[in-house]
Amino acid sequence: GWRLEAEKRGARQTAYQVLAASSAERLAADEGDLWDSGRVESAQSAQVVYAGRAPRSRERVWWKVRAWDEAAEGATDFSPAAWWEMGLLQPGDWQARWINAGLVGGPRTSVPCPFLRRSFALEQPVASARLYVTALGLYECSLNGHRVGADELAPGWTDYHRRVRYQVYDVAGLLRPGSPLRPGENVLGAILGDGWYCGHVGWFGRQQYGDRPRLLAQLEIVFANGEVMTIASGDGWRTTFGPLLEADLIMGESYDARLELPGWAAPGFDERGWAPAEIWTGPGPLLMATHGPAVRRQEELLPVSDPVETSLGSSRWIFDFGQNLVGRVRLKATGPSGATLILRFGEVLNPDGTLYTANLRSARQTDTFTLRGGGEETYEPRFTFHGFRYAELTGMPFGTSRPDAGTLTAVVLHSDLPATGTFDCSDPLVNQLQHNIVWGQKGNFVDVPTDCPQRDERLGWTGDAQVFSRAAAFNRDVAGFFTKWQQDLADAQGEDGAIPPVAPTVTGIGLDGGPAWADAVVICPWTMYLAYGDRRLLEQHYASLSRFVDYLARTSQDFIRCYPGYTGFTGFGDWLSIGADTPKDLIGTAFFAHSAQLMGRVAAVLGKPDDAGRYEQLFQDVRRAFIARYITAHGLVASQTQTAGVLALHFDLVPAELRPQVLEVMVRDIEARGLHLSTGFAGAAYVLHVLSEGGRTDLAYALLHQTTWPSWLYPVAHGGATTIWERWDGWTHERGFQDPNMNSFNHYAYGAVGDWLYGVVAGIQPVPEQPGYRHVILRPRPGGKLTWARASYHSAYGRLVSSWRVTETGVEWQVVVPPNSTATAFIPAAPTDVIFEGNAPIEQAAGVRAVRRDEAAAVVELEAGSYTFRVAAQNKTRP
Ligand code: RAM
Repeated sequence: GWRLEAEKRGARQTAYQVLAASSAERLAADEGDLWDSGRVESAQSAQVVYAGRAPRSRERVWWKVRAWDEAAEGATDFSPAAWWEMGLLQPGDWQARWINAGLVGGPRTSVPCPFLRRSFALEQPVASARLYVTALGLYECSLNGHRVGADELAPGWTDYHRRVRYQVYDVAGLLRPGSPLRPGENVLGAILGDGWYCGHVGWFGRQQYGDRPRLLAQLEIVFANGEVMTIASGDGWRTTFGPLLEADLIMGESYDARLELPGWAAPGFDERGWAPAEIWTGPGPLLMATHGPAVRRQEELLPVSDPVETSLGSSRWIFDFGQNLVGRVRLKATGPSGATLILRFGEVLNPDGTLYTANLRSARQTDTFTLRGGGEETYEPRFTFHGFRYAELTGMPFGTSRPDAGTLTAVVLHSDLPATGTFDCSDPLVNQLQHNIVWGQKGNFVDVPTDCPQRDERLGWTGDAQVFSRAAAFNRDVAGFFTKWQQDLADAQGEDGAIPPVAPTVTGIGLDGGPAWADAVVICPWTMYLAYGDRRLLEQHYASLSRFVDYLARTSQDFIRCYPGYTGFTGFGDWLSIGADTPKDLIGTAFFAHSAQLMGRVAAVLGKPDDAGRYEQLFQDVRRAFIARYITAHGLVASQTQTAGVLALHFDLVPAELRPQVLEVMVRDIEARGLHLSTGFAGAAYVLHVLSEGGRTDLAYALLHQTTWPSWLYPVAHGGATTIWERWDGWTHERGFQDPNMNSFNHYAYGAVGDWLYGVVAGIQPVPEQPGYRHVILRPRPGGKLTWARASYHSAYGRLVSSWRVTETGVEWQVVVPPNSTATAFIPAAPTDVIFEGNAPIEQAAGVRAVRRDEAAAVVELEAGSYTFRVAAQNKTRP
């Protein structure tokens, strides 16, 4: 795709031409030898699929585009050249073989990290070089002692029984070329960690996929004369163990600097003491190119205050980073050789100021560092991450000096997702909530969308990801992230079509995730389709999605999912609701209806009318069964929980004439609870939407602003939260910490409310007919305590803005619609209000077409451009 830039109103594309060439020179000469689309009369500027000659392995494709705009007078200049490069497409492209060291741990016991090296000589100048590399486990590669790339925790987590992704690095600049007379010695080095492959996963112990880490590396060097040399993992590699005594994602890392191997990764090192690496003859999983973002170091945080010595006695220091985060710390220390420093991590403190770790369960998340001695030393772990706000340092051999704020620096890790959205408003508590949502997303988007990042869990819980996906897609560009995860879901799917509760799946966790969890397989890709318009994600996984919905049809009885007496898994219900259990068959049937309906839409998008009709019929059947079973003739839902009403209304499972009654029951429950929520994961995601859709935006705001428990702002106003908590009552004044067996302080699920902040408070909503914000609905709902709110969102077309404030006379609303997109705007105005755009009555505004007025809004169609609407009551002369 490409983006048009224009200030003027109504800017849009009417045609384009793409050129793709096999070299930069050809492209510069306007020669599209791979693809010349010709002039295509089309407004499409996103998700344009390459239609040239199929590129070969390793081929680099150079491309550029020009566009014609609405004036259609002449084309724009061609864009600057861009390129992509193909990976290794055929299994036969790989000469590398899997290699490993000889030591093997056990289900609970780990062994040191292997170091691997291969030295080779170069006798000619180098033109280009690529390293294709991956591991079963984690790897960090170096060439001549220089770290290759900036990816962390590579190759990330997939179901290694099925697939592993490889990475590609341009390493030409790291090589030491030579000549026949003076060959240059080069060394390719790698350190392996256990990672998800053979380290702890969840509470399931080690070795979920294999018994020890393995490396696959293929360095391809093209010389100036065109000859190619390949250095591949296999024969000739040597291995040993060094300072990394243990590295586990959940347990932590132990490093003994006295065991370092100075110069091991550089030329001139004597490797005679190293053993030959073993070659693994197993077939290994499918190798595939990396199809999502890598995990990277994102930012660093310093402690917000000087470390404090705790009451537990001397030499235990607590560092506060002021933010619950995910990553690790870099330690700076000086001390005698052999002194060992211990770093433990926690999200909160006990009342006495000591580190609270009970909620970590068996996760040690502890790093130990033994000093080499003789000067300042720095240590940052490689193959672990922790969830923490506080670090506790023990064993600091300071003698007379004390650790200070410079002793530790926190390094924040997460998948490299460009920020796309911002939301803020006049209420600092709501802004802190948004901050907490964003940090919950950072810390739990570490290659896989996880429930939490700290205890012995950190799994790709499907229900959590599903409810949060909409908010996530506002905050960050998660297209690649969820594209990758959709494959994890497909890999986790059973033969029968069931989707497990987590993806990648883990043996022993169950085969069916149940209602609201398993449905992620349909809900998430549909959400991505809305946000990015990527039809291919739906296409590629169509079979998987339909197998899932067919499974629901097969395992339900008279269209009731999880019917009484069902012997399969009936799900997690409205997980963590407060004193309001909603029957699982009701939740199940509601989500069944929703998945069937979305499936019908997916089929329609993909041009499969028969399937679309079939799934729409299924939706109608389930809907009818739902109504018959759960809704009385007077609009009482069988279960009168908030969540029962929310699901029935939000998934369109209530006859139109009974909607007000169903809403009324919900409203009464909210009021009876003193304007509090009772919803768990399933209901909380939609409760505010249902209220604002039902004309009770006032009540939605009341719930949003509520600061007493249970509410979104209780943790903010009373708990000092900097991330979203797993439970409404993770900590309360009255009872202190909740059950330590399940009490995460960094769990994004309740952060799903972010979708309402962007989508309703600021009013930015994608539309299925023109997804990816080609067309957008802008419908802010000023209200509550807010005097202003604004959101921006970077779509494929550019920056969208919705920013309103309450003025003395009415409302002022600024809107930006990026080029080549359009909007339907609901200007908040009473029927008799007057509306100005800029300085003139709205009727005179360019780019604005009136559609209708109703009780709450003047509805207009907008072309691309910036607009300022001012609304005032008629008796005010001018807004
Ligand atoms: C908990 C997880 C997750 C939830 C499941 C049902 O262990 O933390 O949030 O989806 O249970």
